[in-house]
Amino acid sequence: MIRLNEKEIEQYFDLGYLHVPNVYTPEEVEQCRAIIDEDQASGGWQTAPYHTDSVTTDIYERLPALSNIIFNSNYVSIVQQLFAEEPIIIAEPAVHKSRYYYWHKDSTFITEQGEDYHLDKQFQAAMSVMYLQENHPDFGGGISLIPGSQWTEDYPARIPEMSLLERGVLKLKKTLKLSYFDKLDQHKDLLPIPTKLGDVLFIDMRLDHKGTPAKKASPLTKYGIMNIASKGEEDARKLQRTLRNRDSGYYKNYLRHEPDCTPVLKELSDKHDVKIIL
Ligand SMILES: O=C(O)CCC(=O)C(=O)O
Repeated sequence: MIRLNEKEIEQYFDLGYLHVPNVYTPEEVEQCRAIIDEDQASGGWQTAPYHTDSVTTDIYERLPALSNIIFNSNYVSIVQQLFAEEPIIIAEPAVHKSRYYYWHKDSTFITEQGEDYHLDKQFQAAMSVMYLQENHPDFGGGISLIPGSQWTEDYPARIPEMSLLERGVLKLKKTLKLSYFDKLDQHKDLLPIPTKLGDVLFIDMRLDHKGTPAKKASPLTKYGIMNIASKGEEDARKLQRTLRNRDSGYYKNYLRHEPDCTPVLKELSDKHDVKIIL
C-alpha cells in the first residue's frame, strides 16, 4: 500500500495537484490496454449504454477485470489519506480515447449551473487521472497544469454571459494572442506532469489544466480513465447531483439514468471499506 508523506498531502492542498507514481504496475496498465482493445474488437465499446468514437461507458460493470485493477488498494488508500475525514469516490465509468482537451477547470459545469458550493475552501474534490501511456514531450498523453490555480477566477465560465462588447474584446485579444488561454499557454509556472505508466495524477477540480498537446502523431492510441475522489457525504452528493444535471450526451443520455451504485462497484466498496458511488 502506498503511504503519502505529510509533504505530499500538503502539496496537494497548496498547489492543487499530486502526482503519485507506481499506483499500478506497468503490467497492470498493459492489461487495461489489452482489455480495452478487446472491448473495441468484440464490439463491446459500441454496444455500451452510451458511446461515441472517443468515449465508452459502463466500464466497471462490463469489464470487471479492469475495475479490480483501477480500484486497487493503492488507489483507495491514497484517496483515504488525502480526504481522511470522509473519503468518497464518485466513479466515472468511462474510457476516454484520443481526446486532447484544451485549458479548463473541471468545476466549470458547477458555476454554469449557478451553484457556488465548490468555492467554499472546505469543499474538496479531486479528479484522479490514470492514463494508459506516459506523458511524452512529443506525443502528449497526460496533463499540463498551472500549480495553485485552483483559486483563480473561472473566466471561461463567464463567457456565455458576456455582452457583445465584451465578446468583441475577447475576439481581438484572441487575434493578438493575448487571450486568457494564450496567457495560460505562456504562464511561467506551466507544468507538464511527467506521468509514467502506472502513475495517477490527482488534481483539484478547480485547477486550470489541459491535455498535454501532441507535437507529433503518437504511436499509441491515447486512453484515459478518470474518477473523482471527494470529501464528505454532503458535498459529494451536491457534486453527484450537479454532474447528473450536466447537459452533454454522456450525462443527459447515460449517467443521469444510472443507479447510485452498481454490483461490481458495491463489491469493491465493501472490499476496500470505502464509499463508492456513481
Ligand atoms: O487528456 C486530456 O486531454 C485532458 C483530460 C481532462 O482534462 C479532463 O478530462 O478533464
